Amino acid sequence: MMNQQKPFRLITIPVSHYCEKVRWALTRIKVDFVEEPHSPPFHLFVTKRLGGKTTPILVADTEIFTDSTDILKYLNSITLDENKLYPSNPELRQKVEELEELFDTRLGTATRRWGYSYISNNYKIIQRAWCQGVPKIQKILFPLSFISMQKILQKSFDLTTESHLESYLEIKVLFAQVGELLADGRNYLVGDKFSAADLTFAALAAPVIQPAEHPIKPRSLEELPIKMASEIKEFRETSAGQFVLKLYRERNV
Ligand SMILES: N[C@@H](CCC(=O)N[C@@H](CS)C(=O)NCC(=O)O)C(=O)O
Repeated sequence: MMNQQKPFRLITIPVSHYCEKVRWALTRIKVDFVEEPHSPPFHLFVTKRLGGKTTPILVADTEIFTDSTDILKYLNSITLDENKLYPSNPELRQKVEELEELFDTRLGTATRRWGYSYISNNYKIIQRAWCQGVPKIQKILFPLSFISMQKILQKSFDLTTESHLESYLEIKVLFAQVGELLADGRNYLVGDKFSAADLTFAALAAPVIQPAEHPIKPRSLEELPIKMASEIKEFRETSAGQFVLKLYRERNV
């Protein structure tokens, strides 16, 4: 099946939904892995050394992967049939790959921008989101890095007064599209089996759904800004939102 001798190393910013996408894939195919969590900007020391910039990074015995989709494809190649993440039928596989790309480029960026537009100025919430499980020194340095990280967040994600509305509308469009795909009562987005399309959708939508089973324990809605909490409730009620909740209930089974 594979020649991997040591457990895989998974370099993460734990709260990152792209990291959750890979964590879920590793859990599903049941291979040993050790997560190495870092908080921004300290992840950069590690990612640079491994030839990447962003997280997740997967370190295998003989190769290093620096993008979540490359990681899923690699994991698929070393996985036995029943746990494959991509269908063997080429047409279905192409559909899965197209949806994964759509979610990676549009949904993941929109849910992240939506989330940070509400909380980027909230010291306590960011501290809790970024410091869970990271090396002690990174926790100690958090107060010193917060102000500059706030500016970096604003610039990298183009956080403006309109950004939560813009990203909210983008998420609504994508949720409607997924709702349509599920309208005929099907259980999964492509074919009749769970695939990388379902996994990517659920992991990247998680910030607007906050499923209780998420491995990074969600905050209670009462702790969040009121408008953010009411939008989460609204997203949960859609059929795409119900789909995310269902996939998370099945995530660790
Ligand atoms: N295309 C990448 C995107 C990953 C990504 O955007 N990761 C973010 C965390 S959500 C990151 O590491 N940002 C830190 C940085 O850019 O330095 C993938 O799918 O792996």
